[in-house]
Amino acid sequence: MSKRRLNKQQIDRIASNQASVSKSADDIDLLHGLVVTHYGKEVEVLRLNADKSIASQMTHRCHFRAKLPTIVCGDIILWRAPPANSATGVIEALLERQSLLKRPRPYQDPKPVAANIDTIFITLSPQPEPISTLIDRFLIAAENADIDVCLLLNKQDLMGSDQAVTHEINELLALYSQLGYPVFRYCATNGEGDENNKSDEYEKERQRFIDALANKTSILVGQSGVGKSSIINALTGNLSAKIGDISSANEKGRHTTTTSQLYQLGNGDDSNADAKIATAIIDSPGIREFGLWHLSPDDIINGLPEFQHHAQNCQFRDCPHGQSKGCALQAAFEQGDIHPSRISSYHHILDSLDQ
Ligand SMILES: Nc1nc2c(ncn2[C@@H]2O[C@H](COP(=O)(O)OP(=O)(O)O)[C@@H](O)[C@H]2O)c(=O)[nH]1
Ligand SMILES: [Mg+2]
Ligand SMILES: [Zn+2]
Repeated sequence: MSKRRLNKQQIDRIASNQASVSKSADDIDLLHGLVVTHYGKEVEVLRLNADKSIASQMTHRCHFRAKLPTIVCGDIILWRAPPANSATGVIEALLERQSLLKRPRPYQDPKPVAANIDTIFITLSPQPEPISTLIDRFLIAAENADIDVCLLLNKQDLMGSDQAVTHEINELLALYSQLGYPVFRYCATNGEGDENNKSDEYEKERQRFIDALANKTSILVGQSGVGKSSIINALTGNLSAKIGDISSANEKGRHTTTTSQLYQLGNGDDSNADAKIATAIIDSPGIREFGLWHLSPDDIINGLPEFQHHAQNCQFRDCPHGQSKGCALQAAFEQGDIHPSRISSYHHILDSLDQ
């Protein structure tokens, strides 16, 4: 096997030169693949045709060469099928990524979570209630990774069951919508319960969400329990993603998503073996805290679009943006041009960077 390994130069050439890839694949028996999930030392791969369409729905376990960077779900790779006496293939090269979403860690480099993402859906629900600072943290990370980001309210059926929470969520969504972030409303359990969810208006809203997913790779992020896995099951029409139902009297039977996983969405007749990757959605583990240690104070401002032009107007170049003299950001807040919850998130986040 080792004789057939690519040398570093070949890998670099493949990774940096997309045009040469299909030729290389023909030359040396390498296959294109899409990574759907990562389990410690192995990943699961779907075989792709050279034009990146899905060649087969069957997934293949692969290990990867140690010299490769961390491979994550959504990655497009070159791999070699297992020899006759083995069940495990091997990933030889990683193709250039269009985007990379990373999860920050204290005292360590951020951990890559998913690659080639077009859209991040920050998922929230009435129960568990949203945490606005967490939403702002995700938004700032997405802005800095240059990935489109939207808000997705799930459990629409529970809106109204608690007036205070309902009001708070509507306000929150209105704020983000005003800031230019697309907002969607969904109900993963639609069909099982509340008849109100089947109204024309709800159906239109559901279709808007489905249209926003089309022909893209999206990821659902957010707190545990908001229904990310349930949304994927509702969209794929099966029960492939494990949901957090409590299946016994205690919490032992609880399923939580521990690793990101990519699912293809069947597009009607396209859901056969020839379907292109076109529409894919990634389920991710629930997150309670999302540090932004890898970002600088300037990155934080850049992640808050309505702060940017105000921050440029501060009297002093090194303005700490607080009660200080000539701070245009503070003035904008006092005039009601910046929402209190955003300025509060900003100060929280900035304080946490110093720790
Ligand atoms: N009422 C209601 N419950 C939901 C909805 N979506 C998910 N759930 C429930 O919320 C719980 C957590 O769901 P899960 O998909 O595991 O959340 P995740 O941790 O974000 O993946 C489960 O008990 C689901 O049945 C919804 O739209 N409405
Ligand atoms: Mg889950
Ligand atoms: Zn300032």
